[in-house]
Amino acid sequence: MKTQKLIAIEDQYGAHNYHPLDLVIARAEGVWVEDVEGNRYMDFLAAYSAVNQGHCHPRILKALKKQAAKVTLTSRAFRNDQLPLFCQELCELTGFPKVLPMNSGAEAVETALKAARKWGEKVKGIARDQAEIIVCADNFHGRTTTIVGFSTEEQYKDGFGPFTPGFKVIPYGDAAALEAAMTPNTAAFIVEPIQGEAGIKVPAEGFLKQAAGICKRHRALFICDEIQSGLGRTGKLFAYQWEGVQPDGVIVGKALSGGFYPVSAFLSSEEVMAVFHPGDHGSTFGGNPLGMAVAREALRVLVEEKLTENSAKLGPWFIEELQKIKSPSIVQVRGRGLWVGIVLDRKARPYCEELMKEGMLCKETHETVIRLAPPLVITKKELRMALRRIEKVFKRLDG
Ligand code: IF1
Repeated sequence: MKTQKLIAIEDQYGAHNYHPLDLVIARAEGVWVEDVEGNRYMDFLAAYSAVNQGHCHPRILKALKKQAAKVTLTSRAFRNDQLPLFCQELCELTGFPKVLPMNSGAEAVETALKAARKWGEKVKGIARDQAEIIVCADNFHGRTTTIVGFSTEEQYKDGFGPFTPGFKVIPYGDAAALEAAMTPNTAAFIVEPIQGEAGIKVPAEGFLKQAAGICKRHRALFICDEIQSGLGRTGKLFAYQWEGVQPDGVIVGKALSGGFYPVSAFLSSEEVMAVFHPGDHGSTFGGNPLGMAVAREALRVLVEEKLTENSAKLGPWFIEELQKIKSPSIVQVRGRGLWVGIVLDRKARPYCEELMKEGMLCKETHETVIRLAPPLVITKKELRMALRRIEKVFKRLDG
């Protein structure tokens, strides 16, 4: 079936909660995707960093097929033989002693919020229902009613209230505001070490270190949402490592399964995870053997193919090359590793549409930022190809 026909069907039967670029992808491999007409594009969104390992990675595909033929779901009423090894391998890789697996990113964020609140009550001694959690302006942590309740983006909240109380918002990167927001009832500060949706915003150097120190002094948990920034994207396993801090909890998702299957997790200290007792929290699919087998292989691919190292090596070069592009519309090129925002003084959507015509897929964010986040398997040669396409589009739209 052709593009226009498929779009018409989706428009007729599907909810209109997205405004996608009008190409219909039918297959993909590595950095490349192909639409139903056979046109090929380089994927510079990588499903918002969920396919860091590249599309349809053959090793992860094999693990998925093998596990799918054995057992896919047991529920947590019974044990399965993949969950223990997933827990061990993810903990050993990340240095956290404990993990709780979920499915979507938002569910893992909810898990962190529940852990923080319960830790606040049961360990820190905050009075019942009084725990406060501090978050940042322009955050993106998912779309549940609780999470959108502490979003500062009006559209994400409009019509969805009433919202969960107990959240305080500070400006991103503002250590003094964090200090001022702390009270004896503060259970946690939850932050994206680099804000993705906000436009690849890297906080001022030292902010994460200061934040970790402030949390420690006020005995509040320092929790990083690494769903998008983690697992190699910024050139380190986790973006918080750029400042050498050790959070009390970390939330991972997206690339944890290399894009094959929703797998997310909350990682924490023994003390924090100990607040969960049987029956406190869970999910039907969380920790299922298919997801666990896929995630185990996705992590092995990340490590063995040195994808974090590739991001560290090629990212700074790519950003430098982008900064050489002369265009009156470019305000700034910023980012870390292979995670880049080109900030414009005008709407970014037309640039994304032109880039698509040049065979390159990316997505604008916050109206004026073109965000680039290719799969981490990308080569220097492919990045050169992308640079030529980007230059061409800027020349065309500027001229
Ligand atoms: C969509 C944005 C990116 C995330 C962080 C939690 C979640 C996400 C840091 C929730 C998810 C996605 C969701 C996706 C678009 C995308 C996004 F533009 F909306 F903000 F990446 F920048 N924490 N981000 O980035 O994870 O429940 O979706 O698995 O269409 O909503 P999820």
